[in-house]
Amino acid sequence: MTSPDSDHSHLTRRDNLLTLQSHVLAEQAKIPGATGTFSWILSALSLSAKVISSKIRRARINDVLGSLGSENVQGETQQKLDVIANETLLRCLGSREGVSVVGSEENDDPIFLERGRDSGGYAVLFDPLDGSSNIDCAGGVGTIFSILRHDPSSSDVGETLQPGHRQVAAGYVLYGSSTVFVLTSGNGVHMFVLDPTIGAFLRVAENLQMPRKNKVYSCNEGNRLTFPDGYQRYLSWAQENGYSSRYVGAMVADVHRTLLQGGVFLYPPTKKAPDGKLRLMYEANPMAMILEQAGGRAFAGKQRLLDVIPSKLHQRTSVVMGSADEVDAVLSHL
Ligand code: AHM
Ligand code: MG
Repeated sequence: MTSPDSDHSHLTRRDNLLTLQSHVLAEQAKIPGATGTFSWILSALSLSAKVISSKIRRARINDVLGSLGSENVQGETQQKLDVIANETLLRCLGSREGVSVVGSEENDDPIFLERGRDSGGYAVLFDPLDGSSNIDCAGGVGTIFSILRHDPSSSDVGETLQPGHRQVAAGYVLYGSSTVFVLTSGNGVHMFVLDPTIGAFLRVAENLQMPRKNKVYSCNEGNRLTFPDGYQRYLSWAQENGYSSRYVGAMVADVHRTLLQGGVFLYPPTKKAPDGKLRLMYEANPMAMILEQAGGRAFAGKQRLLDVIPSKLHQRTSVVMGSADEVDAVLSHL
């Protein structure tokens, strides 16, 4: 007879507590000869996410809202929290062996870290605080990152300019009603939520697969009249066919909802931003890798996003990404 004490049938895999750190170490253990460098970088990203999350939660109390009065490389006014988030990531990543290059939305040029030939090996590109115009009204904002292999001896920016299909990992952190860390290293998409009481990201979903369809589109419809005709035709078609519209105005929040609930997120070319507004290397590419890994699709016009060859770090792109059938529905109108 099984006594209650010896019955461990309730300890299913679903019930096991697993942190982001233990998830990464378990993944590392599956790769023969892995040195731990990559895990070390993810631990820096996890630490950054916790620090940034705590700053955001206290933003109004600590008076770090609003603008610094300076502009970033895109000519946009920097928020205090933009700068704090950027410095946090640079401080966490800059001290880690294995990081050869960091590139940020907030810095004009990639920063090459001199570590000699035998160390290094990765480039980490990021948008430290995406959707920062949402900060002042306590809306969702996020951090997006892309990790590429990088020759540690090279300080040639050309080495950094790799297409998205060469990313070895990508992820984002959504600082919303909870702090969520979504990660892929090319082996499925996994989701973690920060438990602030213990200071750890706990895994809440493994191998996420997104819905194949959902009648939801997400774009800034204020720009509709300046979208190319095909996008306008798609929106008319969607509205005639019972679609709903959802738009937070922070890519991380909009893509996260699309990942979990399905639909399509689009930022087409506009009159103001004829090449699209979003940045290819540290906004569109990481999101494209995540959505593809979850069974979705991602395009820049009619080209697969992950195949776009970048010519500069801060290159912009148009974006159509989300559930496979919904992306196809947009593409069929272009
Ligand atoms: P940011 O990186 O300066 O915050 O800008 C990117 C943001 C995305 O998060 C969001 O999808 C988009 O810009 C919103 O743009 P718009 O206000 O034109 O709709
Ligand atoms: Mg951004």
